[in-house]
Amino acid sequence: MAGGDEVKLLGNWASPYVARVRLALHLKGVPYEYVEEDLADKSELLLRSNPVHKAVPVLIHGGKPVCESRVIVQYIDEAFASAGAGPPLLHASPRERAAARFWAVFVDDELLAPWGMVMRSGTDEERAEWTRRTVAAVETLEGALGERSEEDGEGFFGGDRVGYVDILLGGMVPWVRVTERLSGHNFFDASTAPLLAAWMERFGELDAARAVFQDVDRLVEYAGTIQARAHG
Ligand SMILES: N[C@@H](CCC(=O)N[C@@H](CS)C(=O)NCC(=O)O)C(=O)O
Repeated sequence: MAGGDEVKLLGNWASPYVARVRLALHLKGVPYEYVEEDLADKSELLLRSNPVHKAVPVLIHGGKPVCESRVIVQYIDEAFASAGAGPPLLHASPRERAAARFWAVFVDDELLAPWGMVMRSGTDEERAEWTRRTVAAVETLEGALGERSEEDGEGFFGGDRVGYVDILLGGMVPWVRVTERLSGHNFFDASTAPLLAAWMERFGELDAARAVFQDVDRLVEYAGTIQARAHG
């Protein structure tokens, strides 16, 4: 590991953004200390480490914080690139790296943002509009996966192995199940998004996913409290 420095992750168990970072650490084989944050009563360490957003995840490596899940996953890929570490998450070619970063922005801005609003919508009209936008983003992503993965559509966004975009989207997989349980809407349903549905199954079988994915029943209970707040 780089310089033998300690790695600490400030997280929250339910967060899909934290799950991304944990997936990256597991895939790269980086040992780390996980520190659970109470977001209603944030620690001094979190406030000091991420004074701009005061949000998790924060990765503290050798005493220095790195914030924002997309940035942290790239940092992990670069900082733990030595022999013995897991395979690279981003391709060596600048063009491929640029393509992965493009889809990373798309996943966050066009998919996760409206998806989050589906959960928080106060009225049926709002929920229908955010659902429509989420479904449109899923369609686009389904097309991208078809082009990115192997010819038979059996691979990952990273090609024949898990890469940067897979990890970012992978953090959401338990939340696909939660949304389905709460609203009956499976955004990655095999009838509408067959490649993403198969991708989700493959991703869920990875050792890293088994180690990191949250219990869906517990998430459903937690999501119920978020919805109650949005409607209250
Ligand atoms: N863009 C950020 C989003 C992180 C985020 O939204 N974290 C939430 C938990 S899921 C948080 O810590 N919110 C602070 C709060 O609830 O006060 C990232 O990718 O890391």
